[in-house]
Amino acid sequence: MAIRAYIALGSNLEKPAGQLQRAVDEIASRSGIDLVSCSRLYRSAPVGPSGQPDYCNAVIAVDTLAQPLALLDQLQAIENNHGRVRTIRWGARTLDLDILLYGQQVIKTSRLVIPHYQMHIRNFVLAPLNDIAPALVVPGFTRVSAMLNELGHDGLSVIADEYPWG
Ligand code: ROI
Repeated sequence: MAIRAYIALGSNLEKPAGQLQRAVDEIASRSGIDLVSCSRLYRSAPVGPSGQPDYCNAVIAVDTLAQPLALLDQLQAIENNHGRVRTIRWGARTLDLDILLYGQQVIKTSRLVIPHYQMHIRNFVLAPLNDIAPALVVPGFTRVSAMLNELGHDGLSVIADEYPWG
């Protein structure tokens, strides 16, 4: 049976909006992954080391037959195709794909923690997630809309409404 999963996308290097657009197209074209919905596209101030460019962020919903680690493998292959180089922690990146949620499952392994361990404190994740799933309850937390209300929209702006963002 297919599971509804939510994936966060982020980029702040090499034409970030284009990186995210291509990543969504690549995810949607994988067998065993169906694109269900796509948030608006956001610009966000960097969290982490200062002096790096602003980010583009978005969230998509997919229905997938892939198990969590197989989904992670597919997303990391796409990151690598975008020239992602893992250097300094929290540094600038061409493409970041994080599995936020996988159904209502709670997963804690060395490779994968779901729900994503910082999604509740990041408005650049919760605002796009709220576009497509405001009533969703994050296991161990509350509704997405309520969590976003707590955090506010500091540092965020919408730069494109409808997918494809162009
Ligand atoms: N900051 C913003 N605004 N957006 C991101 O996607 C993002 N990703 C990260 C760190 C470096 C923590 N900061 C970010 O991984």
